[in-house]
Amino acid sequence: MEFGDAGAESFSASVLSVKKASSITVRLDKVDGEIVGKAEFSADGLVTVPLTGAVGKHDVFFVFAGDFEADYWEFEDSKTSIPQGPFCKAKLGDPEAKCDLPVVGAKIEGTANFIDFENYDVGGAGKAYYDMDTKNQGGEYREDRVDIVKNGDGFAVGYTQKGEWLEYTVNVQAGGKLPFELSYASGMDNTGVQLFMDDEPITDTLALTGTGEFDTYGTFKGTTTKELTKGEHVLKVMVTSDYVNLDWIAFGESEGSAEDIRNGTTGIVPKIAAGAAGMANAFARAAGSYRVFDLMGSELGNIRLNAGATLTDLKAGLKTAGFGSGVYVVRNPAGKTLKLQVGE
Ligand SMILES: [Ca+2]
Ligand SMILES: [Ca+2]
Ligand SMILES: [Ca+2]
Repeated sequence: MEFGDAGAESFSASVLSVKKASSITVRLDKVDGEIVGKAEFSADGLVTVPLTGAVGKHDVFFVFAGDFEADYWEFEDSKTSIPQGPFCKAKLGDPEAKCDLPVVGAKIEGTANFIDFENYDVGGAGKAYYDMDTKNQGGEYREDRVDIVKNGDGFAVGYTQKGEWLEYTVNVQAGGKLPFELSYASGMDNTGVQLFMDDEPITDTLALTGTGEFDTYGTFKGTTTKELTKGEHVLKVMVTSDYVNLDWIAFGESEGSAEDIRNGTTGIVPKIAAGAAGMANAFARAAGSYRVFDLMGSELGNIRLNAGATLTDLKAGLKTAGFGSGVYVVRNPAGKTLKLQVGE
């Protein structure tokens, strides 16, 4: 291996099926050669240790002790190492672009309040995220180990396994215990995540009930169990049970639901209404045909709305057209979809 003149800074290994206290010793040139680092662990996960003296060109020997399987391993050198920091989507097209940090505030008012799980921090494995396999299994959006899947015209993190985690640098503008809403989908009966701020738990394990399908998203509403403090902090989401697709989370009070605000603010929404309800209503504002689907994606029919209609008009229109009580997915003339419930 060529460690270069600057040398390798750290060694990381993803270990599975750890049955007792185990270790990986990194030695140079021969099986009993110089020790440059030793990773010790007694549980599954990513273990990272600093290296000393891993400079220049050497044969490298890993000496395993204990009982475990090594999933993958890597060396990080000081030159290519990137510090953890916020991900800025606009930079993908323009390196000079600037992004504001997502806002954790008292009120959900617009797009700034939505933390999209696929926009996890840069900095790489072990710093900004931990993913159990080396490939992006969804193949979308970012070239990393995190598994990203399509979700409508956006993205979500998929193929999540217990123990995986993701981090987000955020701007906390309101202190105290804050309500939040988290958008997820899972074909499992039950799954879960836990939230942390600067590695301190801010919620208990959130029990997320399955939504039936991995592409049917619903939201979980909760409140942090710990008081947040203002300033720049790092939010972490830890998967506590296998297979939950994670779309976004938003903190703060909302009129109605964050989901309505989200559906009203994504896409080509004109900045007409300031309030949350106004933004959700933007979904039904354009005149034209609104196509109606069931949750499995089968088209059931369509209705027409006049310009300036509201969500209430949309629901009334569905009723008038003979759609019974239930949950429908409606696609507006601009191609945006909204899941909504029609009552009795
Ligand atoms: Ca992966
Ligand atoms: Ca994964
Ligand atoms: Ca998303």
